[in-house]
Amino acid sequence: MDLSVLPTLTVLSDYVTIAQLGDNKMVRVLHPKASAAISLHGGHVVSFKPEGQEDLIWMSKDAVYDNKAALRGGIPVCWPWFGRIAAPAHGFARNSTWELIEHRESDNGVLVSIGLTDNESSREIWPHKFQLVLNVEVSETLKVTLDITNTDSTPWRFSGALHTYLNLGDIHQMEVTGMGTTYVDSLLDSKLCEGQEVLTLTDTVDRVYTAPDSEIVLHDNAWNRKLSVKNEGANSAVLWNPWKSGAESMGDMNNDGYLSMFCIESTLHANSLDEGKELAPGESHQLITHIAAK
Ligand code: TA6
Repeated sequence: MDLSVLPTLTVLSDYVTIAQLGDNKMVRVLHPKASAAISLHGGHVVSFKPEGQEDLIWMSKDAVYDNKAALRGGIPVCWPWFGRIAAPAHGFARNSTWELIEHRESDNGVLVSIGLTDNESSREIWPHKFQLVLNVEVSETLKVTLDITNTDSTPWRFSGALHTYLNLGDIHQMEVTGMGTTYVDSLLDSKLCEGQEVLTLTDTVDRVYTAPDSEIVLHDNAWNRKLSVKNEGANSAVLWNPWKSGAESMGDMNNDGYLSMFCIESTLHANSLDEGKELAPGESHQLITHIAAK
């Protein structure tokens, strides 16, 4: 994504502006080390490009920037649940309007913090008080931290994910390592399976890897680069590619989009709302993904 062509709405500093993409407002970072953009609709990172590199983050060419839809691609914030265990799918955070809290910059990069707290419409969907802060650290690498706090007077449970769509040269030439071998197959009725240490793709996958290494590596042999993903605060890593028919069935994914993306997600997985992670009043949890090109 060429962020420099987006119209500027507000200049916040030498490196940070608010820019317009369709109907969405973006916090845009243009820094000598890297560029990035975060949609305030959804709290959604849509681009991260270290200087001299292709974007590490994939966005669908058919993504809908109408300030309403969840964006196809980028890093959707799935919260307060992951998947379809309740409606809307993947929770409401990716459809909510986030506020800019602060931006800080140095010669090494920029930190953008945005926030979301409960409001009338969130409490209609999920009757709890909360505070989310998404810290996006843009430098030679991208670190995204979702800081989740229970601001209510009773405990509640949650699941979620930083649902990263990684950008790559050719899915047919991709290999993934470090995800472990044990996974729950979402395409086989959540069957527990044992796979190989190296994953290559010839069809759709939708898997919850339950014991990933601390670093998962996507070997992008077409572009001759490796993408390193280090997740923290997660209980699993979801790996997903919808393949051809899946891409064709999604109105907001270009039909050949599946050839250049792969999701490696920092996931706190739960099979139901009741099985999510409990947070006591005043307690916080951090869900993190740290992405780098090697
Ligand atoms: O993370 C994988 C997954 O849960 C898949 O099952 C797939 O449906 C994908 O997320 C996208 O979900 P979405 O609601 O954005 O269409």
